[in-house]
Amino acid sequence: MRTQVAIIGSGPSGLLLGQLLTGAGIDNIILDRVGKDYILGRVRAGVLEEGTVGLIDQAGAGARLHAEGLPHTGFSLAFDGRDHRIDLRGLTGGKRVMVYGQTEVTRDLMERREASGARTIYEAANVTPHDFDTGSPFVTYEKDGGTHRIDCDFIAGCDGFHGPSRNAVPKSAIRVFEKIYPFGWLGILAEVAPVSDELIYANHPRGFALCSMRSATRSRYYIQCALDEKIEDWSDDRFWDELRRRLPAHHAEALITAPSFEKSIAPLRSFVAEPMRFGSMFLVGDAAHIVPPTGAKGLNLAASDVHYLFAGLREHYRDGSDAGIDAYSEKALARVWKAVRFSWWMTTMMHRFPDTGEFDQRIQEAELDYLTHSRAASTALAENYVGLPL
Ligand code: FAS
Ligand code: PHB
Repeated sequence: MRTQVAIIGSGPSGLLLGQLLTGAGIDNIILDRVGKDYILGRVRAGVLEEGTVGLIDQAGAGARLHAEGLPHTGFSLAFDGRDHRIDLRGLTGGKRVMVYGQTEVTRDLMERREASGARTIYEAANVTPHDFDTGSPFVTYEKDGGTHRIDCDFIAGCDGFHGPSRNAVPKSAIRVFEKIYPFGWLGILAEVAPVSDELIYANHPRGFALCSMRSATRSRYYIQCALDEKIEDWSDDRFWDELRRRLPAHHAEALITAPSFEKSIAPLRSFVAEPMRFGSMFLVGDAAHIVPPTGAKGLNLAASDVHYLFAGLREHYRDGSDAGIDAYSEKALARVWKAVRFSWWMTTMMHRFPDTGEFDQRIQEAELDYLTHSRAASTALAENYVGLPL
C-alpha cells in the first residue's frame, strides 16, 4: 500500500488531521491499535477553544457541535465558601468556549471520515514507523495474521502518550521535560442536571473539585484524590459526599445526584518532548505533550498542533514549499509551552499539595485574592483559558 501521509492514531489529533488532509485532496491512511468502540468508550476532555471549533468546522464535522454544544462565556472559581465568576466574554473582548465532550468530537470526525471514504485501519497490531530519517519512510503493522507495509511521504505520530512514534526516536535525538503531580483526578459521569450552568473550579482545604457537564442533563464531576486511591473504594455516595464538602454551601445544597455510569482516576503530569519533528515524522498532540486537565488544554493543544502541521503539509503538496513543515516544531512548541505554563499555574493555584507548608499556602491564598480582585490578573487567566491566538 502507498499513501502520502500515514497517520498513527485515530484519536482527535489523527482524525482531525486526516479530515483536513482529505478535504485538501492529500491522501492519508489512519491506523489504530484498537477499534472504534474502544476509542469512543474513553471519557476525556469537555471544553473546546474557538480555534478548535473552527478546525472541526473546517474538517466538515461541526454540525452536531453547533446544534448540541453549550457556549460558555464564563466560569467560577470557588474558595472560602464563595464563588468568583471569571467573565471570559467581558475580559477577552467577546471570546467564549464551547462545552462539548471529546467523545462526541471523535464520533463526529469518525462519521465524517467514513462518509469521505478515507481509509482507516482499526485493530492494527504492532504499528511501527520506519526510515523516517530518510525520504522514503514507511509504516508496518500486523493484522489478519499477516504483516503489512504502507509506504508514504510523511508519518504523523498522533498515537498519544504511550504510542510508538515518540518511542521510535533515538534517545539522543529527543529531549523530554516532565513534572509529575502528587495527586490524581477521580472523575464521574452521571445522567443528571449539572449543579450550575457554568463550570465551577473549587479550591478547598480537602482538595480540588470541578463541576462540569456534557449537556443540560449530563454532569461531569471531578475531585482531587491521592495517587494510591482505588476506584473500587469510591462508591457513588462517598463521591457525592466528598464533592459536597468541597463546594460552597449553596452549591452543595443544590447538588442533584444520580448513579454514575462512568468512574475513573487519571494521574496528572506535565510533559513536553522536543523537537516535534524527526525527518519525515511529526509528533502531534499527546504523543508530544501532556498537561494536567485543570486548564482544559490537552485536546485544544492537539488541535493547534494539527493546525500548524496541516498548513505545512498543504503548502508542501500545493506550493512545493517546505517552509511550513520546517517551522512546525518551533511554532507548535511556542504555543505548547505557554499552555503547559498555564495548566501548571492553574493546577498549582487550585489544588492542595501534600507537602505544602504554611508559607506556600498563604501564597496560594494571596494568588486567589489577587486574581479575583485584579482585572489585569483575571484578564490574563481569561485569555489563556479561551485559548491564545493560533
Ligand atoms: P489520544 O490519546 O486521544 O489518541 C491516541 C490514539 O492513538 C488512540 O486512539 C490510541 O488507541 C492510538 N494508539 C496508541 N498506541 C498505538 C499504537 N501502538 N498503534 C496504533 N495506535 C495507537 N484534556 C482536556 O482538555 N480536558 C480533560 O478533561 C482531559 N481529561 C483527560 C483524561 C484522561 C484519562 C486522559 C488520558 C486525557 C485527558 N485529557 C483531557 C487529554 C486528552 O483529551 C488528550 O489531550 C487528547 O485525547 C489528545 O488527543 P490525541 O493526541 O489524539 O491522543
Ligand atoms: C471536563 O468537562 O471533562 C473538563 C472541563 C474542564 C477542565 C477539565 C475537564 O478543565
